[in-house]
Amino acid sequence: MTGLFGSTRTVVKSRYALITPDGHVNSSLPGWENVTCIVQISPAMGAKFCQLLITLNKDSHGRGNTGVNQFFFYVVEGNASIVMDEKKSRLEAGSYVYVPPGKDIHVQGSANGAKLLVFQKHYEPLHGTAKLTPIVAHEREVKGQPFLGNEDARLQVLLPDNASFDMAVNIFTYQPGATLPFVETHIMEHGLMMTKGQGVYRLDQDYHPVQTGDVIWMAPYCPQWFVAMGKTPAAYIYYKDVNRDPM
Ligand code: UGY
Ligand code: MN
Repeated sequence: MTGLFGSTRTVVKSRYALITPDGHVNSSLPGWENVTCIVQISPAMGAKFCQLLITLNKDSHGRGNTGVNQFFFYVVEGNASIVMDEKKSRLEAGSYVYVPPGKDIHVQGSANGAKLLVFQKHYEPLHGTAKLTPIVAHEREVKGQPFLGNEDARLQVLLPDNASFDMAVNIFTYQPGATLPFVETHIMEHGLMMTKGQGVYRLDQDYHPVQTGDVIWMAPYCPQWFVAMGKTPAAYIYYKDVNRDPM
C-alpha cells in the first residue's frame, strides 16, 4: 500500500492516539546499543507508561537496572535472549518476559534479528502483597478464554491476576466479524499494538480502520470499541493499569 505524500492515518489527540508505522522516527535510549528504537507511547503524549518497539540484530545489546520501573518484553518476531540473575533465557516469536523493578538485565539480539514490543511502567508497591519475581513464558502456554461468553473473541491473560501486579498485559484475538461487546469507558489506560489482521477501532467519537503494526494509546475514560474485519482473525496485545486505589 502506498500513501499519498503529505498524508498519514496517524492521529494524536488529547484522549487517544493512533500511530501508524509510516511516521516512525528512531530514538537513542540509554542502555541500548545497535538497536532501532521507536517510542510509540510515552508521558510526552499524556500517558503514564511507555510503549517501545525495539529492533535488534546480532550486535544488539540492552543492559541496565530496571530501577523504579518494571518492564514487559514481548517478541513480535525473530530471536533474542535475556540474562537475569545469571540465567540466560532464549526467546522466540510469542515469548514474553516480565522484569520487576530493581533487576539487572542484559538483552541480546541474534543473527535472525528480533522485534521486541516493550511496556515500561513505574511500579506502585502495595502494602501486604508479595514481592514480584521475573517471569519468562510463551503465549502458547496461555489458554484463550471467551470474552464475556463470546467464543469468537478470546482473551489470553499473560500476567498473574493478583494484587502484587499494577499492570496487566493481554492478547485479544477476534474472528472476522467479532466485536468488543459494548463501547467500554473505564478508568484504566491502554497501550496496544495490532499483531494480526485488521478491523475498525472506535476511539472517543471517531472510527479508524486499523491493521497489523498500528499502535493505539487510549487515555482513561476514552470510549473504545473494536470490530474485526477481513477474512483472517485480528489480534492485538495490550497493556492496562490495574489493582491500585484510584485516589
Ligand atoms: O481489558 C480491556 O479493557 C479490553 N476489553 N479493552 C479493549 O480491548 N479495548
Ligand atoms: Mn478496555
